Amino acid sequence: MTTFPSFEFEGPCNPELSAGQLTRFWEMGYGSHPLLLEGGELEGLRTKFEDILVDAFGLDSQTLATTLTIEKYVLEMTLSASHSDYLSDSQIYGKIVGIGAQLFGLEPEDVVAGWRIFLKKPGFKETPFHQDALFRPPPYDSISFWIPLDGASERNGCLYYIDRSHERGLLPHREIDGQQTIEAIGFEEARACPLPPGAVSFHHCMTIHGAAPNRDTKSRRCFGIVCSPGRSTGTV
Ligand SMILES: O=C(O)CCC(=O)C(=O)O
Repeated sequence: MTTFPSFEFEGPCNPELSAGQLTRFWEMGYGSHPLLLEGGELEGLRTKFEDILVDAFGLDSQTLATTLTIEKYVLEMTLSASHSDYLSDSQIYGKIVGIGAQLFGLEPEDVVAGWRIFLKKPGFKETPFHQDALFRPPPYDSISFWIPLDGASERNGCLYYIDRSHERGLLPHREIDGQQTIEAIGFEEARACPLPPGAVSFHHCMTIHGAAPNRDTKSRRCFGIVCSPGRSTGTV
């Protein structure tokens, strides 16, 4: 197993959100933070991402990009307990849970969180608009964090959000090509959220979002962390 350099990082563990950032998240249903991954943290996450793919497919992201022939929007995977436990000892986990706690108005120990990865290889189409709440149990209060390891742009598949859509209730979805989709929503009415490497965006589980296609030559690699208030079921 690789060494995860973030264990050496001694910076602040819980980035503070300003009062303005908190208010804006609850108004808009989403937000972003530079997060400031320092030292080898970002490189450590990239190495871990590749380890996870090699464990699952026997291939790294570059080789997968040339050999994976399935047509998909995005490849999403939850992590094995060993990868998940390893990552949950990292500084980045503490920072995300810290931000989650501020958004919920709770202490970090009252937040439960789980990891996943998202791989959008070159040529994968747009991720259709959806609400994460469709895949989670009530009371629909979780918040998803999205950490693009090489940054995200309109070219490689950044997220798009619909302002204030977390207030619309759970909308009807239809399964199209195996993907739950809110058909009435188009990219022209959504707001692109490009991010530099090391930054994070976060959205409420009722917020309508999708992602652009990957028109780049490299895979778009992201970690996701879903945080819920501890009082909910613990399913994240
Ligand atoms: O990475 C993607 O393309 C989609 C991610 C997403 O829908 C999510 O994080 O909820």
